[in-house]
Amino acid sequence: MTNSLRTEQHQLIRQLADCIESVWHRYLDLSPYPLPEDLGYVEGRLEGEKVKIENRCYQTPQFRKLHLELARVGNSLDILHCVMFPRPNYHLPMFGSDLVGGRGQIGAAIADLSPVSRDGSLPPGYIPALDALPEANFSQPRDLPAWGDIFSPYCLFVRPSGEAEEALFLSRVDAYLSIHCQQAIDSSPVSPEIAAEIMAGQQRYCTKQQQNDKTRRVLEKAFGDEWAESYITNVLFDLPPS
Ligand code: 18B
Repeated sequence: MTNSLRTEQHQLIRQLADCIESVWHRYLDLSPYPLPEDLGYVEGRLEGEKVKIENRCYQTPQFRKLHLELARVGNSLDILHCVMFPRPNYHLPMFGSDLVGGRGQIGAAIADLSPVSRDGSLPPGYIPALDALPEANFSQPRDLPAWGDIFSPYCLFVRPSGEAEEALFLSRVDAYLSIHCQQAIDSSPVSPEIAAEIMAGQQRYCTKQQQNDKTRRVLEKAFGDEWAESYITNVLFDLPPS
């Protein structure tokens, strides 16, 4: 994948994409992850506007799939999507982030470390690390949709207002990623019984994310219903083969 799309996008998207990749390279032992049907770069059309999608994927000993996606709809909508899928035999939460914006303003900035354990708690090592972060207050917090009950109490969902809040969002996500990668490389595989529970938690996470109609609508309009369904279930929120 080239960096062509990134250079055209909103600065927060560009900065977060660079941040994500630099944390991944700093902490993790990355190898390539092949995407189905060569979906590295995709182009479609939405109401006469060109839709471009660029995907970058890796795997590591602890992560089945690290997915960073940048998308652009015409000149009006820029999107960053990122999910880190742990291998189910590691008790690790799902890192996910979505930035959606257009015409110079990011309207939705989301990031979380979402639990997958049966009781909905994060692994113990995460809590003191997250609680030790400096407070982050945003002037325009946003309400999660109904399917958003998968997210943790540390979920950020805001409309960042101005450069100071953009920088605050970026530094907070950088911290989430660094904590997550450090916890991941320090963690050991769990028993098959616990792995089955984690697998069910990942399944719940993906099923809920697949209910995001706002994502689906953009993809359906640009690529058709069937393609959108297949892309959502096989690329954005797929599950490991059991
Ligand atoms: N998402 N997002 O990734 N989504 O993928 N996204 C939107 O201002 C796309 C994730 C999340 O309020 C919006 O309202 C497209 C991950 C939440 O009902 C649009 C792609 C997370 C909302 C898109 C994409 C996640 C949301 C509306 C594929 C979290 C609010 C923007 C490239 C970890 C939903 C707005 C609501 C919103 C689109 C969350 C247009 C096409 C990983 C919670």
